[in-house]
Amino acid sequence: MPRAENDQTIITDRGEGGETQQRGGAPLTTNHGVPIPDNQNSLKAGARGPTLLEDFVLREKIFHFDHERIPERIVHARGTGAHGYFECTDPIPDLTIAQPFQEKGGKVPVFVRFSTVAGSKGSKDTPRDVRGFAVKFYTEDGNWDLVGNNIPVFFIQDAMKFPDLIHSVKPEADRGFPQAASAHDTFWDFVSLMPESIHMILWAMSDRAIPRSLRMMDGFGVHTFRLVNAKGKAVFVKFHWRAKLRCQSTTWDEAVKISGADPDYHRRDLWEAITAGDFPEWELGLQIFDEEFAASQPYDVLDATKIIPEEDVPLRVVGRLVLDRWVDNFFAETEQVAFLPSNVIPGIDFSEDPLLQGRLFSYLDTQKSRLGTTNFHQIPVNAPKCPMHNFQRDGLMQTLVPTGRANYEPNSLAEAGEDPGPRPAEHAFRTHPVATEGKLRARSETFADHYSQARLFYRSQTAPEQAHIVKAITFELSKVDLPHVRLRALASLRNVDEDMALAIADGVGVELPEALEPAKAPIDMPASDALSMHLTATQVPKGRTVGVLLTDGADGEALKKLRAAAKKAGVTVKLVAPKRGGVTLASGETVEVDGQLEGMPSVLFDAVAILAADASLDRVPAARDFVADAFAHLKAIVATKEAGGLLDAAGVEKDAFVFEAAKEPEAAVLRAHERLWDREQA
Ligand code: HDE
Repeated sequence: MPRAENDQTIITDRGEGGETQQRGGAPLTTNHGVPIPDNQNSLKAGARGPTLLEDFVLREKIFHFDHERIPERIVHARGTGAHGYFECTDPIPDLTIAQPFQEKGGKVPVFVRFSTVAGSKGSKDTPRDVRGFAVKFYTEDGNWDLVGNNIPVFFIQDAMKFPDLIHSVKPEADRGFPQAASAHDTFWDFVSLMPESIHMILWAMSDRAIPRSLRMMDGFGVHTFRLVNAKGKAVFVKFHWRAKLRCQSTTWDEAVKISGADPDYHRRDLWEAITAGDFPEWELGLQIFDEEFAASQPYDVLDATKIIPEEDVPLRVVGRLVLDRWVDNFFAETEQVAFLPSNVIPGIDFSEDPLLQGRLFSYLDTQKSRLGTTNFHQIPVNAPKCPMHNFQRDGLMQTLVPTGRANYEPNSLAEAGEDPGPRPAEHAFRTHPVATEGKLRARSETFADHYSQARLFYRSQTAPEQAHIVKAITFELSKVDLPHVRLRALASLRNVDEDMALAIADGVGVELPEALEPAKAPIDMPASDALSMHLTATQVPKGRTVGVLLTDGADGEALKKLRAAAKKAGVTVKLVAPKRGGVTLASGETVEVDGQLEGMPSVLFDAVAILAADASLDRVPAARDFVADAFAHLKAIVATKEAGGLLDAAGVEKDAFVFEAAKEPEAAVLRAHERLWDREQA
């Protein structure tokens, strides 16, 4: 328990990281430390009131409660975070002096926050949306924030359009809905008028925007940045986080149903994995290239609506990110964490990407609204873990106590024997000099090709992935009430792929309109396998969850085998039964379960096993839905003979992903990372 430096008599419970301990049994006090004897009753004039204004204990408690909320983030309001570390596996001191990349095995603490973009703080975890992937590295040279997304491109090219984009996707201004959804008039009106958004639209309409888990999505820095070495030489870089569990998504129907069954699905999944010691992990891959490469591409590397195909610049893996500690307090850490793309460290610099340049202003600015003070950097989750010295002083909620008179520079106080304060650093962040053209408000000609990479993305997908994009856009446009907006979107989509546009027009039930005149005629780039989630999927079920539906009298042997396989494969098993109290197996053994059938539908699992000894389950609607959904969502189903009637009632047709519990109960585990795409075709 540290003592405040200037008062030897005060004892606080405040730890070095600002954490306060709830000491069990410690005396209850007010915020000002006054012990209080009663936490049940307000101070009244007589036992039956009225309550007295004098009651500072009640007033303080309610005053604080009344102000517990702070403004939610304008975008990315819904999120969840965790602590962890970054470990360097392949140092690159030749390319950059950035501290995290200097030493093999060197570790840097990090805080990561994942988020959805459009929904408000209390919205569901599984809308169709981009996911934020923001990483704060607490390095020895200060905080470096890599504030990225799970999609490598963005909707717009210039920060000027960001407020318009966000206004258009948020609930419509007059009616206040829809929440956390892009399937409405104003969004499609805006994006169809902004052809630069088309590449990102295709990503957002792909299954990337409905991830199965935050652990099963990649992250991207999106913009081109610079690495700068000790000689001041710079190279361009793009940052990629590659999920160890590889990318996986839900189906759309599943995502919709999960939002009802468990609106906290992603948050809970991350929490469960971390608290179980199954720490989520990503590799950091860098695409490193120089000015010459940049100048020779058919796109501009400063344009955030473009990728650099991995086939052209492969990822160089330099480290790994591990999340191993859940927050102690959601508000203090996850809600108050403030990411700033302007937080860079020596060895990392920005590029001239006009979207990034706008972000450098926005994030600092927004923290003043959200956290209320320019001293937000003193909140423990935001504070650097290295020393920090400057001449900035005062401000609302100043919690530091700078000593001495030196709050200006230059000063000659040292000559009087006083502390003169800090001096400019030798090892420091230095802006890489870049030649610029004159001042003008314009869009570069090199940003004019909007369609080539949208086409590249679509044509790099497998047939099921393409079919999902078609279905998603058909769904979204079918929610658009303004007929001219639907047509304009289709006119733009024709420039991406004629067959795709035709299938969507057919799905919506309209004639295909004339194609929109592109600002620059698209070119055909060679397909990139790296852009397909299916072609880069995992081959092992690690990290997935199998749901086992049990009834009284179930066969304990099958359960045992399934659990053994799961343990070996790193798969979680959750037991579901008609009643939460549990079941009694055929052996007489009683088993506790994780949930009741109505509250744990199969959408929450990657594969299911129906270990039922009870043939009457086919009359239980939740049991029928459990099986029918697992089948519709293309999952492996293991079932006992007794469950045959239930499978029939649920419309299950025997295929390669339907297994007998007596023969291969472990099949549910071994197939948990897979979906039977052929079933969808059928
Ligand atoms: Fe953000 N964005 N953004 N954004 N963004 C915010 O900052 C903004 C953009 C991203 O978990 C805000 O602290 C502008 C691209 C993430 O706390 C705000 C522009 C990318 C998060 C803001 C963009 C992002 C934010 C809201 C266009 C991917 C959540 C709260 C120039 C590379 C961070 C806040 C967290 C949050 C502005 C575009 C990612 C308003 C002006 C591109 C992951 O400042």
